[in-house]
Amino acid sequence: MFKQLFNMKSYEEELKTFSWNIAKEELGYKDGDNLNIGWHCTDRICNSGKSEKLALIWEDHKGEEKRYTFDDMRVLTNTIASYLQKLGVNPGERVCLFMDKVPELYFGFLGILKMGAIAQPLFSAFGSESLLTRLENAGTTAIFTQKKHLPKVRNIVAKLPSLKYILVVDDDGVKPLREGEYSFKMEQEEKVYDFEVYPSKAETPSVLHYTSGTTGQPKGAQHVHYSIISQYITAKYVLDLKDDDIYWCTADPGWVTGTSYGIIGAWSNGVTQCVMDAGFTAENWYKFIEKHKISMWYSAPTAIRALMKEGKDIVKKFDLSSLRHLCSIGEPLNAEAVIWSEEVFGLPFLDTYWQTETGSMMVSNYPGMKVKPGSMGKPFPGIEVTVVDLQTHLPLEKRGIVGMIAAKPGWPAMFRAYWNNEATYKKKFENGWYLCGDRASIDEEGYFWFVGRDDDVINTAGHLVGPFEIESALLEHPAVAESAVVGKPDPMNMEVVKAFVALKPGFEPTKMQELEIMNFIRKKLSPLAMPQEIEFVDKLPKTRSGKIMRRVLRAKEWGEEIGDISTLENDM
Ligand code: 6R9
Repeated sequence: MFKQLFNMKSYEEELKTFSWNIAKEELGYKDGDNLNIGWHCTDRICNSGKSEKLALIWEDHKGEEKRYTFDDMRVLTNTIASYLQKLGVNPGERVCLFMDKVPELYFGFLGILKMGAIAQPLFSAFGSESLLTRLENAGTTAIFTQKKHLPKVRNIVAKLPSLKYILVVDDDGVKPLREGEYSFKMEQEEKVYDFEVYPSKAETPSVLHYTSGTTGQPKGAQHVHYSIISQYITAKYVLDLKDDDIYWCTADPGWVTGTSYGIIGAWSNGVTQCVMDAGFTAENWYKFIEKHKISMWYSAPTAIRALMKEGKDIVKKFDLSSLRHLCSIGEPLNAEAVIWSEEVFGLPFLDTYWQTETGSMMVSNYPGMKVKPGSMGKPFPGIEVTVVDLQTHLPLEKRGIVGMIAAKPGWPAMFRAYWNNEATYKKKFENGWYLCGDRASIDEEGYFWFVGRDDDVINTAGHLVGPFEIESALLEHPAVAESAVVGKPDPMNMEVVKAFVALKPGFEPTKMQELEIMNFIRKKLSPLAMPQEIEFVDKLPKTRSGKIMRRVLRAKEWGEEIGDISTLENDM
């Protein structure tokens, strides 16, 4: 039988011979050279003879399609870079991308990098408050947005003295723009064929991705241009991207997967990728794969579960024979999903594990390696990953014991800071290890098995939501006296947000009240952060020092042992 040849040698072989130098050589980069992600994903690919190759096939919910070659992308990213420069944006300043998955988002990202500024992508479903927190923290100078999201920016602009330029990519001139707002139509601007790319070095800041933690507001994980070394080679080895692939990464660039692998990994490999700027239905997704003959598909467990729910029959209506390799990211991939995909697509989804902070894949299943359904796989060659004791944070010598996932710093894509938050950054390192904050065990064969998070962060449909951000927003509601937010189990999204709320005197715990509070959070923060359920309580369980014990509430939701509650102040 025809045996597929993968980019990666066998895992064991690769462990012996792998070095990051392989990636550097392939990218033509030597230590000390200039290094710019924007240039590498566009100009370099054109220089290698692929100017006329398709870089992006884009489709929206109306079925409108746009296609761009690598040369189109090179010129449009130049145009954006030059526009920002002329506007007065300086290298090192933060430029936010606050848009749906339109071409301007993808090219804007690379254009920002080409002129030396830092790209700050934010999920377009965020409400004003979520936006404000992140723009304030980053001291953002400019923001790209669409007409439909402009009101959310206008709501907060007065509170953001550093935000000087609001660039609207689809202004139709119907309503006048205000001071500080500019109409920027990517395709109508005078094209810039040659642009002097900013001479960034390996350690020049590139991307700022906000991610949620247990305490405090979201933190900006700051990356550098050197990350491309990891992203290029993991996309090549794990996603197995090849020259004739048509690749589809379903993630939104508001989250790290959408930039590390939805932009940098794919295009630094010179691969054609498809983007669908439309909501999910199984029918649409299968149709998209069939139409564009997608061969490599990188998706997420929630989407896979949603497809499973639609059943096997619908799959038969489509010709999906172009698919040759599938990977998954963002949350635990259940064994059933792996088995199901083997049955219906003839291919297992290969799980990958990594984080906003790690910038690239840490633990994965590799093409050609035995898949153990339910396991996240093994560490990427060149990265030392282990589990450490939950208390001492020292590596666990014995296999099969649950500890915290930890990695030896030094892989190229690792984040370099939390923006303006050195104290929290430092806390992530101990005994020479970066602590991932997830629990797992390693079996006798070296496979990693995910157990759960080691903190209170909620992973809903693959998106991390911080309880503190939601609790803070809840407190701004006139009826709320106190609240605690936890994740509760959900068959589709793995977890959804649940809020426990103590009302102020004079407010009634009615269904109307519940809906009103839910809506308040949806608008203020985002649909992801909106509690799916609010339980009204008289008071919340607290420690004697007055800290709300989310652990107790969470354990009840999951039917787990509550554990030591000796420091509890009140009984529930
Ligand atoms: C890339 C991304 C990171 C957190 C991570 C963990 C969870 C990611 C997973 C997984 C189980 C996997 N996570 N991959 N859990 N199995 N294969 O998702 O980044 O948004 O920062 O989330 O997601 O808890 O720590 P980010």
